[in-house]
Amino acid sequence: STVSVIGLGHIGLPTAAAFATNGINVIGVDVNAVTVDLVNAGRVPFVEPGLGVAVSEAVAMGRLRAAGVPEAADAFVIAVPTPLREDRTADLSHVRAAAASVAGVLKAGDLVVLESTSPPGTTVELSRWLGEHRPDLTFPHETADVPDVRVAHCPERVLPGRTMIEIVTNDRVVGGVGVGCAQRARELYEVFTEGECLLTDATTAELAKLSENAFRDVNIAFANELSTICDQLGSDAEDVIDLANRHPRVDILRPGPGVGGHCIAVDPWFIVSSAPRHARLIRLAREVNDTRPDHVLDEVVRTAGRFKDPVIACLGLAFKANIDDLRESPALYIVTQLAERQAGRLLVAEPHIQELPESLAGTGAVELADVTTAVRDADIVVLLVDHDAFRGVKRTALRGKAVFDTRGLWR
Ligand code: SAJ
Repeated sequence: STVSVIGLGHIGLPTAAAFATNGINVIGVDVNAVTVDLVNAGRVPFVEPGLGVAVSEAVAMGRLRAAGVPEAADAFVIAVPTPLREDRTADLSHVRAAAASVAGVLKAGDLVVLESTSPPGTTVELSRWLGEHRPDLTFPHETADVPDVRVAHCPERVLPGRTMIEIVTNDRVVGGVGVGCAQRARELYEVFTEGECLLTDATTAELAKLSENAFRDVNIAFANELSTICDQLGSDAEDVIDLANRHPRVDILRPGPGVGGHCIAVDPWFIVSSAPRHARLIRLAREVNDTRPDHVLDEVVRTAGRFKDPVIACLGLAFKANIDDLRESPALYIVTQLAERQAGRLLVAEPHIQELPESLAGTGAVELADVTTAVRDADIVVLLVDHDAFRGVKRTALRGKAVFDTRGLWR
């Protein structure tokens, strides 16, 4: 049988590779011609451990091929972005567009799975969208029998940096829209999943996925709020957390300069926008984490005021440790704000990138430096990301400088 994966991004491409290296013929579809050409050449458009090898093997074996538009297949896995709009609701335009393009090649017996993280009700909506394009077929939202086309939600839940491992080992939540849908989707995912596939309805699956990330966001917000409180009371938050965590039922997460990435900082809003009156804690946690970078920024600016022409070194731009992903990064936000508000030299060390992003390079106020030089030249050192590469900074090199270790890496 043939599986088509729509969207060859951080989730779609690993998923395509996972099917292909397990003997399935896969057609990967992407609107980006560069991505299509790269994949067909056996290469990958972004860094993820183990992905490059899997893709080049799959293409070499003739199991994986990329195309610009969908072709007939037996199952379609939609893994397109569902970004947050300005008004903090989900932008489902890519899912809608994927539905429109897939609808044209659907036939009776096919399965359509939505993997993109989506607000509750989206997969049922997807079934409706498909139905509007194909009145000649039955869809699960409209029939109590087994539909011609089955529709399910199987949310991705892999951790970037560990995608190729977790895609195989994690349990999967598989939610069907109607009769036979979840079962059919489970058969598909069992091809490469070693974890358990847990069956439910599509809306429950959507909520389960969103709850996972909201849970993490709330817990990080707790740590961040605690850290602000400790700063005000003159205690070391890391010490407080270490000690509290010696309790057998307490496990506080780590404070940081804010929550980045395109998942945890986004997904909780999908719950809030679906139930605005009741999602009080979830909204507040988002606000606590969103204002966290400004708290760090204020502290740095206040300290800089004590120096004449201070040199500031910021270590890290990525949204978390040991990756090159700058999306929604609180570190990038802090550096950008410093570049605007702070006169004097601003050095940035980010070992995972070769050049500064446009938004920073354009200011002309920021210099990319190696970590040793940045620390050596600085009056103020701001550690923003807990990259392993920063672990080895010598404590003697920090002596006499104002140090903000927002990740507790140098304790
Ligand atoms: N962070 C802290 N303190 C902590 C832990 C994390 O400040 O103690 C920060 C990180 O530095 C980062 C942000 O939170 O800025 C998010 O990082 P993360 O490692 O917690 O999560 P993501 O966004 O890389 O991936 C999450 C994962 N979800 C959960 O762990 C519940 C992953 O499994 C999901 O698949 C992914 O979101 C997704 O795509 O939804």
